[in-house]
Amino acid sequence: MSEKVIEVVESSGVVRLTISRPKALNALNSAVLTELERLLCELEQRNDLRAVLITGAGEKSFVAGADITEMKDKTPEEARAFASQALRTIKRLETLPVPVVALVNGFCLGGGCELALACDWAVASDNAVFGQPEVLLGVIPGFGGTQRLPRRVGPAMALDLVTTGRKIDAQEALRIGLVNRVMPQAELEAYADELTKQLAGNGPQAVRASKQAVHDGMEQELDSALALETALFAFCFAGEEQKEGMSAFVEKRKPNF
Ligand code: DAK
Repeated sequence: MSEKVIEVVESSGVVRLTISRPKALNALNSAVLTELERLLCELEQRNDLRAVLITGAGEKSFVAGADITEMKDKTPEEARAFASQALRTIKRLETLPVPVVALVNGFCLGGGCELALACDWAVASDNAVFGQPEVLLGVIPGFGGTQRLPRRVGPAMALDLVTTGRKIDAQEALRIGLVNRVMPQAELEAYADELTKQLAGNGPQAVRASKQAVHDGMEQELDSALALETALFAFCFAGEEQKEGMSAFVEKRKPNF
């Protein structure tokens, strides 16, 4: 039987994906990317999906990068095919219509950092280590890092990380805006449960519309982005969700979305 490289657990429409190659610190090989793309193709079709959490198995690593052992003998053509598979998969993760949260529980290097950058936001354990060390291997980030990192942390800090290959700890990642919060590793699981409940309890159409407004709006100049927000705001009034949310407030009860 083949190795199960991604574990899937679901609760109330929140799907948790755990990349599971702990002996290789969850490095991304072709098997992981193929399985991740297959799962994302399924998830993007689901109207009942509320959020996705992505993490790595074990307590040492989120994802320690692309699999160097698999990559080292690739020809330029094979490298291009590998990069395009990874880019396609990471784009699918980024454009899922629901929030995608990276639970960074350790090493988050190279392709792992690029995977986290494609998530809407990230929570790190206090032992997490971040970096784009590709220059130490004689390559550059190949999974979108040179483009998403400057958009997240600004070009100066992105160039610092990409050209030196230096590693940073969770506190520095927090300070530069690479992650949203840092917590003791022992509390990460409880936080994931709390987050699952929180995301599953909010109005699902409103959550999707929020993501669409931020993502699509960032691609546009301000006036058309504001027009997009207005259109999505009005759209929220077309369904039952807004009626339930506002009625619940007036009736002093919890909404049932
Ligand atoms: N790939 C494969 N195996 C890895 C790995 C990786 N990225 N990282 C760790 N491992 C394996 C180790 O080889 C070791 O395996 P065994 O020797 O036990 O069989 C096991 O995981 C445990 O690792 P260590 O013994 O090294 O553990 P330490 O705690 O001592 O060190 C470490 C942890 C994360 C600091 C260290 O393992 C490390 O530096 N790993 C490499 C991190 C890295 O450089 N990541 C970036 C990879 S490059 C492209 C262009 C570029 C790219 C891709 C495509 N195209 C244009 C096509 C590049 C992408 C990258 O991500």
